[in-house]
Amino acid sequence: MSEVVTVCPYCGAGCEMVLKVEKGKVVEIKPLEEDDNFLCPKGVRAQEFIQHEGRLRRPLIRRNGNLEEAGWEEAIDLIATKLASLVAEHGPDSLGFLGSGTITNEENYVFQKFARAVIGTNNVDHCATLCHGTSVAAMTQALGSGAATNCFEDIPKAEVLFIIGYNPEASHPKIFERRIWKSKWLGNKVIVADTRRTSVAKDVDVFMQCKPGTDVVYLNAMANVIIAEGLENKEFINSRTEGFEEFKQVVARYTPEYAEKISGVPAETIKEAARIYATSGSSAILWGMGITQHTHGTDNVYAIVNLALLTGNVGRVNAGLNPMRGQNNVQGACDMGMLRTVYPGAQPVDDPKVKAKFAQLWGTDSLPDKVGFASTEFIPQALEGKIKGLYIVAENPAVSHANLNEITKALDQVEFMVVQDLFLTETARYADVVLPSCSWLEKDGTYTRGDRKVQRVRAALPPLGESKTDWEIISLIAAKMGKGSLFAYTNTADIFDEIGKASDKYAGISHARIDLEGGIYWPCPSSDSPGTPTLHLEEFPRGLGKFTPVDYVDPAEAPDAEYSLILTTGRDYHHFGTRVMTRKVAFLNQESPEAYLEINPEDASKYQIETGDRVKVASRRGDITVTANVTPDILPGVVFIPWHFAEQPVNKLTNDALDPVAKTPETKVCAVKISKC
Ligand SMILES: Nc1nc2c(c(=O)[nH]1)N[C@H]1C(S)=C(S)[C@@H](COP(=O)(O)OP(=O)(O)OC[C@H]3O[C@@H](n4cnc5c(=O)[nH]c(N)nc54)[C@H](O)[C@@H]3O)O[C@H]1N2
Ligand SMILES: Nc1nc2c(c(=O)[nH]1)N[C@H]1C(S)=C(S)[C@@H](COP(=O)(O)OP(=O)(O)OC[C@H]3O[C@@H](n4cnc5c(=O)[nH]c(N)nc54)[C@H](O)[C@@H]3O)O[C@H]1N2
Ligand code: SF4
Ligand SMILES: [Mo]
Repeated sequence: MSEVVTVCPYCGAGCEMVLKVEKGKVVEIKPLEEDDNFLCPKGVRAQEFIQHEGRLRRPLIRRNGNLEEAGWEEAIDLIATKLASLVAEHGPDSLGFLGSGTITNEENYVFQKFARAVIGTNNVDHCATLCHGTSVAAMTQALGSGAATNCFEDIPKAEVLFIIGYNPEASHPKIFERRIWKSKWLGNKVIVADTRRTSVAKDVDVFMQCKPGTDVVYLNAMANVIIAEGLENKEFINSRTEGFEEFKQVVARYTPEYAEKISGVPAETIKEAARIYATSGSSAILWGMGITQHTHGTDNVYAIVNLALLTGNVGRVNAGLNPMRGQNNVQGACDMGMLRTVYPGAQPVDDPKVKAKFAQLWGTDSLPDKVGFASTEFIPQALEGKIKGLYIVAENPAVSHANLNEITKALDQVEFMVVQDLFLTETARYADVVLPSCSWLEKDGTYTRGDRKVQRVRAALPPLGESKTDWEIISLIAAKMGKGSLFAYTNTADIFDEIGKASDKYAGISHARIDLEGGIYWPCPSSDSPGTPTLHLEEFPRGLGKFTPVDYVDPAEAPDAEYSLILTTGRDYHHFGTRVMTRKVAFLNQESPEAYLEINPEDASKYQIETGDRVKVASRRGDITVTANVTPDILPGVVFIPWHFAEQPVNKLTNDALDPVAKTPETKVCAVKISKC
């Protein structure tokens, strides 16, 4: 029996775990005692999906319409030849690359380097565009950095927690159980704003139950109250911000009474929330997908940032602006430049100095210089024939993207598609080549937790079957395309050392240092830096923090006489993402076997629906049938369905209208009609 300490493969809470290995199998997963001794039901059974018989073991190549087993040599050869010919015929921007918030930093780094330095395109993206892309966009404009400003350890110490559009019980059980509960227990105040009365919204100081898509209104109204009552932090505004006067004029229009009309949150409740948030010793905001997945998600985040600037609750400990990052390594994927706009270290692709830096570091003179397309653009672009090839590592857009009928049409039409995964996913079924990757149990490297803490992933088992690590596969293709010298790494520590040269934020971190000291917060510019748990203590990366006034805009699709209900979507405690992983775990399926429709008793009685009834839910784009769950915890006029279930794919219904800045689809609001089956 041996023991390996690593990090959970699911969410951005980044729980550390001990794997007990016996006779080539992981027989038990235990929480690391020093890490709060906590694992949720997903983490504690994570070995079950990895050791599942459905794992891909050999490459597959499409022949006469069928995916058939093939050798690595043949698969790599085919990919290298096909990618080179598409570039030669249609140019590098005819290809799109999807990396992932679930593979390691080292793998994302290698993949975006491949797209940029070997192929020559900035069409690189990952799930951040479906997720916190709007947070990154707004925070980068307003502060100069898109990352969470504070660390998870601060959460219980904030005198006020303001939780918006975020359901931590389901999404980050560790943060819910060990940090938010602790905060309540210590007597700190909690404010929650959500469309549903979630677990965290029960027994709190203030609960603002808002109509979906109306967050800008009550957030602006909170600022209105703070200014009207003289509760703003004048010293902070004068010394650390700009744009206050213009902001003040805009929020003057957002009286709590006006906000009540639009958002449904009572004016008195908005006033109370404003006073509590503004007058504490330290207030932290934690937000999630209820804020970001809207056509005006970037505006929503500006409205949040404005509140923190107004009260001086950023740039100090136990406060701050915390976009609660979703997948285990989505922060890392952003840091590694797996985005169309930036190289590693958030350095803009359209800055000639940055391009010159990477040309020198990578030893190539053919890097692209214009911003690429987002995944939500390049998948549909396949329909117009502009994108000819897709290379997808560890994502499942055939279930996760909005308006699936269009997405699957696009995946069908694309001329050449490679998918690299652990399983034959819904997306992989459209591929021309499917490559078997090693899982997190079989590889080494780092993940960056949602609060910027870089932690070590350690292999417990040898590769399964003929699977290879994601970085090795990409390096083999690069070598076949004549660029092997750019990827001459012997191990992941080597790759990590290059990451330190690419990004100052990671420069002082190494695998050896984390092994010795434990996880380290970036920015960590030198090997003697202890890392930085709190950002912007002295100044913001852009200098002054910028107030950005925003006006309320309706969601893209409003209910009407026919489609009279608003559908919102989100997470279930027992399943993760597109359920490729959690569907292989018996206990989780038993607890949560299928999708369900949360509906208010008022609406349920209108349609004569009871809990357990089958209900057809239709939008203008498609329909699915789910089981009703009648609950007073959701607003009348609004229904909720978890999005994990490929058998009842809620994304057949969702709207693919995009936030204009971040290109995030509006998966939190669309109009639907329902009928009892
Ligand atoms: N169990 C589980 N955990 C996960 C994941 C998973 O799939 N399963 N995924 C991970 C990932 S990728 C992410 S990004 C995180 C996401 O974690 P969360 O941000 O918690 O995700 P959601 O459940 O999508 O949405 C949060 C809340 O937004 C509310 N909401 C909907 N519309 C609105 C609105 O217009 N305004 C407001 N204020 N609230 C609204 C919903 O009712 C819901 O309670 O979770 C991570 N953790
Ligand atoms: N309606 C609606 N839609 C949504 C959302 C919503 O709230 N509502 N949320 C959105 C959000 S926030 C996100 S982040 C996206 C997530 O969407 P996706 O990222 O597309 O979904 P996942 O199921 O997390 O995909 C992870 C894949 O990686 C594979 N994998 C795991 N480990 C490895 C590895 O080491 N190597 C390789 N090669 N593969 C691996 C898994 O088998 C799985 O197929 O969905 C979005 N879609
Ligand atoms: S809380 Fe998140 S990181 Fe922790 S065990 Fe559960 S899924 Fe894994
Ligand atoms: Mo996410």
